[in-house]
Amino acid sequence: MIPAVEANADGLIGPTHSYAGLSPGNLASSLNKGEASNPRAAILQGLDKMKRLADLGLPQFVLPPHERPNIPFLRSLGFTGSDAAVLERAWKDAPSFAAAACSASPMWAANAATVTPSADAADGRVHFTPANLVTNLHRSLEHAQTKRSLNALFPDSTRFAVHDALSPVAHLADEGAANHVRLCAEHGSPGVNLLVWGRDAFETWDGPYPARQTRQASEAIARRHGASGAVLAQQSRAAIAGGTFHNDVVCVGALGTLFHHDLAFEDTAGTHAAIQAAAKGFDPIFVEVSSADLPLADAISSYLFNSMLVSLPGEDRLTLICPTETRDNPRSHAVAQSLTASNGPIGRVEYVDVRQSMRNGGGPACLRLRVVLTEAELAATNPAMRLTDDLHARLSAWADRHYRERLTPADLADPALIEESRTALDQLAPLLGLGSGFYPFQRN
Ligand code: SUG
Repeated sequence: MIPAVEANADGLIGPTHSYAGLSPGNLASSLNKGEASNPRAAILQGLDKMKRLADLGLPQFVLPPHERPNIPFLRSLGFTGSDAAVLERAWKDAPSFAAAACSASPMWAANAATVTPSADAADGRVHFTPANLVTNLHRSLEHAQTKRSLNALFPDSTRFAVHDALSPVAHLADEGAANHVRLCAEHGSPGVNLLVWGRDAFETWDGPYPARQTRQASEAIARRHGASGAVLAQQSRAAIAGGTFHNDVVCVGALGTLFHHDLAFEDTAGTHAAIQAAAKGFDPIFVEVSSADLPLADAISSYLFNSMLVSLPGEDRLTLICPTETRDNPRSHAVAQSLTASNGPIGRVEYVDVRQSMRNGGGPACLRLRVVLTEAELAATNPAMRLTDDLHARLSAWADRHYRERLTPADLADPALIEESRTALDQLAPLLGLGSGFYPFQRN
């Protein structure tokens, strides 16, 4: 076994962070539709969360925001003239498309891709499939630029394989790592890859909210990555109906521990048994929270499970990094406290403030893409995208210069936002070592 560590790559929150109510089935997104956002507070919260992880000893990387408003997308719909005219006309004639073109949704890096570490991949490389995110219009605009970001961070094709997204069709709807959990004895040893799907592509889906991941998409990813230890499990229909739009809203895992709500899976006993059968060299531990202790609605509003479950250097037990909303909910807080009071695998709970993102349904786990890397793979990443204290300070100062403190969905129609956010991204690119031409507007 080659030793490996867990690294995280977080999406840097973009200048158009807003509450546009774009995600049916994501209750926070619907509930906060129309509210004013604070993009500057949002990015600073995200940066502080990244720094916290770096300070705890985990390698931390930054994924750049995408160009928004997405003028090339609006032009592809037939809007013409100056960029300002395109945006203005689109807001008049096709406001839903205009809103999608302005979303800062690439911040939720758990949906950037599904990742298979080299220990599990048939060819010994780390594999990435950017998620096509076809269920939601605004998110379907991400995957091509996400692939560019992943190529920038993982440039060495002898060690890293960055695939294209699966074909962007409903049959292959894919939401990335938000529906994937890897369990293992140690990060560098072969793992179990739990891939959770919501619907079968060839069966009628009649739930009240979309099921965003198809079984066939999960299967295709395991196949193209050559992933060993793949276990496919169905997300519970009740969970989706209750607002669990991704499995990571009710489930998180690390090393040998799977921490989940009792409504996470359609067949909990069968899922546990399949994981046990696939586990090599370790006995999985299931920490299941009952609906009696934590009703699904509380799990969703408090995001107890959308936490980062991490193994910190020098610590025997795992640490759960929860949003402050978990502490504010008496039931979730009680569950969190009972975890650490028990002799179970989770020894510590910490809280981070990511409230701006939470109001769109994005907790600490949504904001990060986990990538297990060996020392040699870590050395082959782009060092300019690694968060150091210095980069944290530079990015914070950059955000202070360029980000608004208040943005309503109506403000997204302001043509000044185009130049404002391009100027910001143009100045960001060198900070992250991204060549000029990384953004579409830089190539024109
Ligand atoms: O896809 N919210 C995102 C939240 C993604 C959370 N990710 C994970 N659970 N891994 C989504 O629903 C809302 C945007 C808006 O309404 O303006 C949004 O896209």
